[in-house]
Formats: sequence, structure tokens, C-alpha cells
Amino acid sequence: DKHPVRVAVTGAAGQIGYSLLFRIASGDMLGKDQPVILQLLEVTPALKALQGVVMELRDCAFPLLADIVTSDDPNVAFKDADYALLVGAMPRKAGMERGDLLSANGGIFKPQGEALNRVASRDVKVLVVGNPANTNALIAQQNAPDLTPGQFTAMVRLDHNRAVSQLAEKTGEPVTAIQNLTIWGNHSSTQYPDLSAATVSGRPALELVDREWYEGQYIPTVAKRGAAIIEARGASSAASAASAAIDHMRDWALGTPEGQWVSMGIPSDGSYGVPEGLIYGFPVKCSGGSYEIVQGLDVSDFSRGKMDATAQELTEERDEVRKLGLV
Ligand code: NAX
Repeated sequence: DKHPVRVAVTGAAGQIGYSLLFRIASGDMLGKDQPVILQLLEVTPALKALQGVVMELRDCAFPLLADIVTSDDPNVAFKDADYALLVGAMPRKAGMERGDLLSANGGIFKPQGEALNRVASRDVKVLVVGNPANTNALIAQQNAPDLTPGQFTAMVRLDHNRAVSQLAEKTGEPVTAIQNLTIWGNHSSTQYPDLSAATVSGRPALELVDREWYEGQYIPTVAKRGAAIIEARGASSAASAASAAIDHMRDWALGTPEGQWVSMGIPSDGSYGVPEGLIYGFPVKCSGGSYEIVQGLDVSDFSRGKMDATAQELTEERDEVRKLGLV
């Protein structure tokens, strides 16, 4: 029997947490043979609500759920964590400037990075979901000097999954027929859902859809899907975000299928001309618990422009958090 691994989740009493925790505990993330200990972090006023979620988790009698720890102290919640899903964040409120948002989140992700640095497993895999996810991941990473920068990642998998589903719908094919599309850059409206290398049942996607639809409809629909969900549901994406977080961590830990890739926000090594160090969405393949950027893809002028624009936005966010002394 496998030893339990420790999975820390922040913002555990929130909307995404309410889907995510049950999926982790049922074995969807790390496999049906991998026991888990959940280590849940919340702000003090939410600890009571969190106790209710814990009661429900226990009521599921999940065979793989070995233990549950709750705390309002990151030094407790991150202790020996093998995986950390940083979901809790300060959402943008009406009238908030980007600088205000980055500064409010710095107050969360700087101490969390420091705590991961102090107490987490030396091999911890960190996924930042809380927005602005890429730059929050950068803040946590830069405050964890004893960990490897590549241990910090940001979620663009929801965008990736949305892009797969939109293309499947358009071509009338199942989602399983779609392979090798990429979300480049920031988890924001500047993201670039790229079909240049994508295939549908083995045929190039861009031979099946027209260019006008791709540029004028597909890209903005994927990039603005979050707003469309809020408009329809009256609340932001939660179950789909949790599902994407499960997919991101599962693929990182257990590997991507042979011949396929997924999109992850990871520190740039300069590949594809992306400024080094930015946490940027790249096409990656995973195996043996690590990821590698897919190299050698063609970059058209159209792609170059989109990839540079989203890099520019991330560079500006980085400059802003530098000014604030957060990185
Ligand atoms: P909720 O507001 O429902 O839950 C957030 C929870 O985090 C709250 O319970 C709050 O008490 C807690 N929290 C706040 N500060 C904390 C701290 N310092 N330590 C621990 N917990 C803390 O938001 P929810 O809908 O769950 O969304 C969470 C985050 O995910 C938001 O930042 C949201 O913008 C982001 N999203 C990111 C997505 C992505 O693709 N990267 C998509 C979905 C989602 O919008």
C-alpha cells in the first residue's frame, strides 16, 4: 500500500474549494491507489464554514482520505506538503486598479511563498489558481529561494480545456479527438489560444475551420469565457476551475499521454523568445513528475504578435510587483 501524500489547499472554504476537495479526496488527482492527507488553509473568519466542508468530506467516507488538517496558519497547512494548490486570493473589486489588486495579493502570496520555503516538502509541486494567477505564482516563487523556481506553476488549464471544448463543438468531433493546442501566456484576456499545431482526429485544425472564425470568434470566446460564465451563472467558474486544477496536477504528477501535450503556466527559460523568468503558459509534456516545454513549433507572424502581447502584459505585472517590493 502507498504512503499517504500531503495535499495543501488554500481558500478551502471557497467556491472552487467546494468542488476541488471532493475530487482530490476521491482519487481523481493522484490516482485511485494514492491515499491523501488534506491540509486546508483559510482566513480565520472562514474557519467555521471550513468545518462544515470538513464534516461533508468525512461524510463521504472516501477510502483514500487518510486525514484532514485545518488551519489559518500557512506554516501549519503547508507543513511537509507534497502538493500545494493556492486557490485563495483577493478578487478584483469594482474600481480596483491592477496595482491595488497586485498589492492586495502580494499580502497573501508573499507570506505563503515564505511559508512554503520554510516548511513544505523540498519536492513540493505548487499550482497557483488564485488570480492574477501567473503573477501570484511569481510572487510566491520569488519568496521561496530554497525551492526550485520550476516548482511554482500557474493555471491556464481551464483556458486550455475551454479551447478544446470550443473546437470540438465547432467541428462536431468529441473532445478526445482534439490534440496539441496551446494556451500561451497570461491567464487573462491577452492569452493566446493557438491552433497552429492542433489536430482534430489527426487532421490539422486550421484546415477544418476558417481563419475568420478562428481569429474573430474562437480566440475571443475562449479568452472571455470566464466573463460569460459570470454573466450566465451570477458567479464565477468554480467546478470547471476545480476540474482544470485536478487535470493540471494529475498530468504533472502522473504524466501526459504519449504524443500529446497540455498547457501549463511555468517559468520561462527563454524558449520561443519569451522573457526569462515570466510565469507564462507554454505547451508542455510531463513524465516522471516533471515537465518539459515542447520545442520546435513553428511561430507565424500572427502567433508572434499574440505571444508578445501577452508577454508584455506579464512583464508589466512583474514590473509593478517589483516596484511594490514583492519580488
Ligand atoms: P471564493 O471567494 O469563493 O473563495 C476564495 C476563498 O479564499 C475564500 O473562502 C477566502 O476566505 C479564502 N482566502 C482569502 N484569502 C486567503 C488567504 N490569505 N489564505 C487562505 N484562504 C484565503 O473564490 P473562488 O471562486 O473559489 O475563486 C478563487 C480564486 O480562483 C479567485 O482568485 C479566482 O479569481 C480564481 N480563479 C482562477 C481561475 C484560473 O483559471 N486560474 C479560474 C477560476 C477562478 O476565477
